Amino acid sequence: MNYFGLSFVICVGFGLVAAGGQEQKPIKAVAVIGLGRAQGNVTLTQSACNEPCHIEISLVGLTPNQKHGFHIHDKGDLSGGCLSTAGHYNPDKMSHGAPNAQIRHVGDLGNIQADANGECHTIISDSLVSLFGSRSVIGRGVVVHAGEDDLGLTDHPDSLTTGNAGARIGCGVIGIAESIAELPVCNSASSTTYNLLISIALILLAKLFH
Ligand SMILES: [Cu+2]
Ligand SMILES: [Zn+2]
Repeated sequence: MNYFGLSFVICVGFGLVAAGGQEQKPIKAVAVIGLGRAQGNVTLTQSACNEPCHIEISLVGLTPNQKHGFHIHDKGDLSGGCLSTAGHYNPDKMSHGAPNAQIRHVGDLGNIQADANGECHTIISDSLVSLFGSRSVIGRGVVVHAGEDDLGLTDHPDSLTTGNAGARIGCGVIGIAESIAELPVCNSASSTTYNLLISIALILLAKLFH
């Protein structure tokens, strides 16, 4: 390998290290659910920007053997009870849908199933919900509904906005659970471009002084 080849490899390596250099530690957040008959914890963990968010749900006080709509709502405001959390978190201005649908709110987590004791202990994973970057759900609300979310599939007038999931029987605010110095930012296009430009500049320099 000649000098140029070597410099190229070194520069590309440098660029890749710089691009990945924005170190990402896992984030853990928790919402304590209350203000209604549904009580418990919802714990969210995510290892990096482009990884799914794992949502561990542990709730009591649900209706035995029934499905309950379960969403992330826009606001972490409980000043007027669960109603203050406003509508579903929907940064892309989409219609309401199922968690696995193409068209959905980011906050649409579908339904959770209560057991015979009115409890739910489960873990779900979601690829749209994120704890990282400008769309982080930290500070937003979690709401448990009295009824089943119809996932936007019925002709009820509220189907495409709320899933007609009924009253709010519990809610909480997503807060940081593990101490982090500052919230990590997702790698933006500009920082990737910056790294690329730096690499090209280094390659040109290497060629100049060869
Ligand atoms: Cu809801
Ligand atoms: Zn929705």
